[in-house]
Amino acid sequence: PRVVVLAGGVGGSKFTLGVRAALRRLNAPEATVVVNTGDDLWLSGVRLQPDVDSITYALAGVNDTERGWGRAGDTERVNEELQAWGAGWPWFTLGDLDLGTHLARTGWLRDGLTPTEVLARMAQRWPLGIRMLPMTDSEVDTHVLFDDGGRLHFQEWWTRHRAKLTPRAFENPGIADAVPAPGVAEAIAAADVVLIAPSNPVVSIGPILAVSGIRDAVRDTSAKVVGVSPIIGGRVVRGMADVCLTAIGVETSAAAVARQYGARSADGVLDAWLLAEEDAAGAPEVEAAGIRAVVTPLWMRDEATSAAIAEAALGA
Ligand code: GDP
Ligand code: FO1
Ligand code: CA
Repeated sequence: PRVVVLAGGVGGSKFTLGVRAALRRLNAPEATVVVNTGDDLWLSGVRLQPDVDSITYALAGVNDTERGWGRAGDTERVNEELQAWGAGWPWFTLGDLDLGTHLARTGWLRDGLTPTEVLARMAQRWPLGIRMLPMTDSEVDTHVLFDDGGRLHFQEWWTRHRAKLTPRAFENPGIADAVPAPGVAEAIAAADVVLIAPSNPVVSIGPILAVSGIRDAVRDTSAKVVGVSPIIGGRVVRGMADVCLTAIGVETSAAAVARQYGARSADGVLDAWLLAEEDAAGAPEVEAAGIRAVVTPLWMRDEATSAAIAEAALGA
């Protein structure tokens, strides 16, 4: 099958590894992964793309699996020097190897390449086995808004404050003008299956689907659209999706996230939804919303367990 995956960082990369393994087993063509760029940022003069890099490093097998971001075995010499200069953010670490990526990317962007072209170039370094596309070539930020009228960049709210400041809402300034990166809408239209990774529904999948050309493509495709729950047993596996969901008035449950995405038959994006066994009680609620519910183990412990989930999603 021709497969397109919509994905964020940690959950997105673990799932994408599973999709690659599942498709190899089927001798199917490479999947296309459309990556969230909503939490990208400029820092110390370089362009960071956390979710793009998480997926690239994971597919290349050079990622730090403990932290969930950056390169395995990285060092922080340059970061110490940046701190000594008072440059960048004192709470945000740029690893030495990771900085090589940011420098290469920033140089190519300054040479005039688009983010799509830069990513294609970066993907040549390793046999990733997946075609990677950014969701858009526009620079889109994610801001967190607070009751007192203040706002922070998503990365500051998360890495500095660990999501402890209660958000009122999330905003992606400029997203209304963003168009899908070249190839994204075409890949979705030509797909047999579109998979929504078990990524943060608000700040990873949210920005991807907030690009109206992508949302329209997902609604109009003849492909089946299958989502995987990032919530297991009513809790996030890691990260701050629970805080994000609360802010937008959605309960932290697998069924509530499915209803938030909505059925394609009711102006939403899902045909089917994978729930963990721990959340099987929510299946009727998902079905009542017009979405086919499939109960299956959703813990991505290694490539084999991720591949089993990908196979279940393809089977749905
Ligand atoms: P980020 O961009 O690095 O925040 O990562 P994503 O948005 O791609 O993914 C974050 C989500 O992945 C969190 O909400 C987690 O609950 C979810 N997640 C992480 N590991 C697993 C897992 O093993 N299984 C499932 N179902 N979800 C997971
Ligand atoms: N996350 C942290 O919690 N602390 C960091 O210092 C940090 C640095 C960092 C550098 C490059 C990069 O690509 C990602 C980095 N992350 C860091 C992860 C990232 O901020 C977030 O976990 C994701 O964007 C959340 O969606
Ligand atoms: Ca992210």
